[in-house]
Amino acid sequence: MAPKALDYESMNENVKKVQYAVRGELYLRASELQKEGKKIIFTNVGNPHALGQRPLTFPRQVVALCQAPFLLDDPNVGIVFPADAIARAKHYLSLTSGGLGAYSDSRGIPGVRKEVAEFIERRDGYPSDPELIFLTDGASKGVMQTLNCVIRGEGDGVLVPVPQYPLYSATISLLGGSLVPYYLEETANWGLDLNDLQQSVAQARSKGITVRAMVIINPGNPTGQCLSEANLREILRFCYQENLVLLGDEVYQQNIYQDERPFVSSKKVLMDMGPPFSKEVQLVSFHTVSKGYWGECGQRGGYFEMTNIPPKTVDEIYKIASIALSPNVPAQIFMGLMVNPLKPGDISYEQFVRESKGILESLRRRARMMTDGFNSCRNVVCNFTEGAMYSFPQIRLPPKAIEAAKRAGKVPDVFYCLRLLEATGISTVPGSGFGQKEGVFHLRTTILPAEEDMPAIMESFKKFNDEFMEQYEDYRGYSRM
Ligand code: DCS
Repeated sequence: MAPKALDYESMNENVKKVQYAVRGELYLRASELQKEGKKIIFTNVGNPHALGQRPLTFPRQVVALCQAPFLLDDPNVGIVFPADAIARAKHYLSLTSGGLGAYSDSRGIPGVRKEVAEFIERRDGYPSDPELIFLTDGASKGVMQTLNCVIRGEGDGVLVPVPQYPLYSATISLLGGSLVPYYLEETANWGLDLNDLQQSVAQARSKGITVRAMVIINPGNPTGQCLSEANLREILRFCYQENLVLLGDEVYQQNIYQDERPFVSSKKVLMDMGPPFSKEVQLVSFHTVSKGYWGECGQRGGYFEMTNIPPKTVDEIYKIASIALSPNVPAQIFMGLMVNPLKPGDISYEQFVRESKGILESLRRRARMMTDGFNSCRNVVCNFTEGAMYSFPQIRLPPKAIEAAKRAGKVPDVFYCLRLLEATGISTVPGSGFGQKEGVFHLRTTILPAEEDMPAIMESFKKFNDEFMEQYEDYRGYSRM
């Protein structure tokens, strides 16, 4: 009999080609070990609440009231909820058409999109149009929708940084496009070299690929670097010259752990550049409620803003968004709360600032602890996490470890990470899941474990690593760098 459409041999090959390491082999093994009763520290996903981060009080109060509007009629509501949370819940309910149980416009609630536009205007100092902002179920959905509009088939290429967050490689495979890699330079603090970029495009074109878009992740995942304004200008100039739409993944814009290079949005830099750039370069930028000090990953809230995208294309994107009817409505309220936070003088303001500052300051200390911890280990070097939520140390595996991995039928960094997991319970993602230069190995951890647990985790990592290196180092054949 002919195979059925959903038999494995006959299903869509693009689906089978997709690789997504953040929930790959290491994660599966960690879940198994956990079932067997081993204590696992899940540092494989940037999922702050799963590692004990507590939700901010005010936004949860507001959404709780929106979810249970009958509480607003309860005479005791003012005992449990502060007046500003009550007022804000009424505000958001008034923006919906039927509360949280009703679909919203497929682009998101107009009033919330207006709040997003006002946030962008305050951030960048340039006007933002709510009609060009779409709310999405997390930034992921926005990225997927945008790539879907860019990629027409195999011949269409998208420039993606390597290392990169595998949402990009996975979506490009799924849509049947071609990933065109450009390498970030580890020794230059994961900076981006324009010559290298140029070369990547030339190489792709010589293979008949039409390069149509470029992705930047700023601050970087997994690499943690913050792009300078000068670098962003170069990138935008490059996109102008090469006629590329820029996808600016800015989901970590609140996660900054140094003062030398604050976050600057691609939109601001583009507008600062003036015409012809500011009028011509097509830019789509992404944000989320999953990151920052919010960490509300499970709510699935995000937005994208389009710059220099013609109205007819915006209409098409609206049509495609409409197929899924409506983004999550509760998540839209979280987005509204994130972009329109409490102000000095509001009843809940001080508590909100205390909570959010507490999280950010602790993340800053944890970023430092992790980098320093990795750099104290044998054959490990690690750039400082300037931003985002990850540490991405390079593990200089001795040739004997690489041979042992081959014998075990594993990619060398997967071999190392599996051994680390078995020995310590620390669940990481091998660098090969994000892409890395040939013969160079990394792993990614999040900086999210509780601050008080961090010293013990780093100590346990160091003990494992140094013993591993001891086991495989051949002093005659391998010199330590
Ligand atoms: N863009 C980047 C660079 C990300 O790191 C993530 C999530 C997303 C987009 C999508 O986030 P939301 O869909 O939740 O808005 N990062 C994943 C990661 O590497 N660890 O945790 C999730």
